[in-house]
This record gives sequence, structure tokens and C-alpha cells, in this order.
Amino acid sequence: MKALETLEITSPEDSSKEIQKRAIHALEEGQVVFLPKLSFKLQPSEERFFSPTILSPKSKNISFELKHDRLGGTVCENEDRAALKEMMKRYAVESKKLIDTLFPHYIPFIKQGRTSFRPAEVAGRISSYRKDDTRLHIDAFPATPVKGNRILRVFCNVNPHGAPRVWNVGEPFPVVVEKMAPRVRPPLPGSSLLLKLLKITKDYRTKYDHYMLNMHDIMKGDTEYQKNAEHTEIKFPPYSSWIVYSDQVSHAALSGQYLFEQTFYLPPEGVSRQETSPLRVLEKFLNKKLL
Ligand SMILES: O=C(O)CCC(=O)C(=O)O
Ligand SMILES: [Fe+2]
Repeated sequence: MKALETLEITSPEDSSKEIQKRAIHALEEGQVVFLPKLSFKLQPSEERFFSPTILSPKSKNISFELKHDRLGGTVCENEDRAALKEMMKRYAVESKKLIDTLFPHYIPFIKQGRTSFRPAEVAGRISSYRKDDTRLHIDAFPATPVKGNRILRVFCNVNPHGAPRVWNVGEPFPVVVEKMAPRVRPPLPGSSLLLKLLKITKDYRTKYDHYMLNMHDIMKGDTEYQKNAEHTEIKFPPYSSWIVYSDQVSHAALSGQYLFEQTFYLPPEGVSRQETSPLRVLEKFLNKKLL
């Protein structure tokens, strides 16, 4: 399976029926939908946000929630803060428009999650192995169970100095499952309620979340796997965009600076080809229901 499906659209309006068909097929198959000619447009006045110094001391990203009009992760104040929020909001609105025009099937189901701007260089950052996104992984969130919802992400590299965002894309999801799922211990009875009561998780951690999170951790923690797993290196050039089911596509971000990202959640019934979704693949492999 090739890692990328390239669509040469220059605006969301270019999404013909043919393009839409190719896009949803590739996306649900577990490919990265790459849009080399589509970029988020920045205003000259927004150049001031192209520095890691806008981050709060403990933040990796600037984050924004469209639903609550809430900005986080920055030391910017007053006018700067308002302008930064406007920039984030524009990315949130434009990426929703892109998803709606490219994947009209998803419109009745899709929910918009967090928007992020990532002004720090990825390479050479020090973190615990679980948080180290330079290692191949599938996305799963420790505190925020998705309860079967899909994680769909829209990225745009806006590096003004010509640097690509360099990713590795790993093995297809069913192969990851074959290797990792047998190593996951089933959740202890009552652990889901306990995690919620202790406020470690914001909601019940379903069996599905348990398996996804444990596969995420086991992959990242397995040095041999990281060295030997088949992968393809992709260099996303500046001013290109890409869309990916990051719960399905094994990925690692090796280097790059200045990236926008928008997360969407799609309930399992919204997916066109259910049999390709992580929930179904895992349930089939483990021969049990996970929700
Ligand atoms: O920052 C990136 O390029 C991607 C990092 C990552 O693994 C993610 O956002 O899921
Ligand atoms: Fe990730």
C-alpha cells in the first residue's frame, strides 16, 4: 500500500465528485491524503507569531477551542493575544470547510476538536517515551477517551524558512494490530470507573481506548520495533497540507517547525467503510466487542 494519495487541488472548491471519491477511499484505507497545492494563508502581521517564544513555559503548542472560543498555551497578551486567537480561529474554520467539501459524507457526523499551532522545532526535543512523537505510533489520548470516535487531523506546514515537516509513516493498521494487540493485557475489572473517579481520565476509558492507548505505549516503548518496523519517510514541504486518520496511520514526526493542526472526531457510524476502522479491525482480531 502506498503511503500517500496526492490530490492537486488549490482550493476546497476544486473538490469534484471524482476527487471526493479518491479522497475518502484513500483516507479510510489508511493513506495520508496529501494536498501539495493547498495552504493556509497567513497575513503579514502574523509573522510576529513565528517564534517559539510565544509559548507558555510548559506548552509545546498553542491550542484553541472553537466551540468555547478559548485560547491556551501562550504568553501573548492583549492585542497580540486577540490577533493570535483570530489566526487560530481562521485555521479552525478553513479546515472545517475543507473537510466538509472533500468529505461530504461526514457532514452529519463530524465534530470539531482542538486546533493547534506548533511553533517549536520537533527534532531534539526531550520528553518521556510516551510523549515522544518522533517514535512511530498511532494516536490515543491518555486523559481523553474517544470511545470509538475516529481521530481525523488536518495539518498545514507553514514554515517560512523552507523547512519540510518530516514524518515516517509506518505499517498498515492491521499489521500493527497483529504485532501489538497480543501484548496488551486486558483492562482490570473496575479500572475504567476508578480512572474516572480519580480524574485521571475525563470520561470512562472504554476497552477500545484501553487497547489503543496500550498499543500506542507499547509501540513507542519497543526500541527494536522502532528500529525495524517498515516505514516510509515523507517530507511535507512548506505551504502544503495533509489529512490523516491518526488513530489508524502509524506515524512519527521527525523534524519541522511551524505547523497548524486541526483535530476532528467522527463517530464510528460516520465512516463509510467500517471494516477499515481501528474499532472493527481490533474487534475482529480479538474476537470481542470493545465498546
Ligand atoms: O507534529 C507533528 O508533525 C505530528 C505529531 C503527532 O504525532 C501528532 O500530532 O499526532
Ligand atoms: Fe501522533
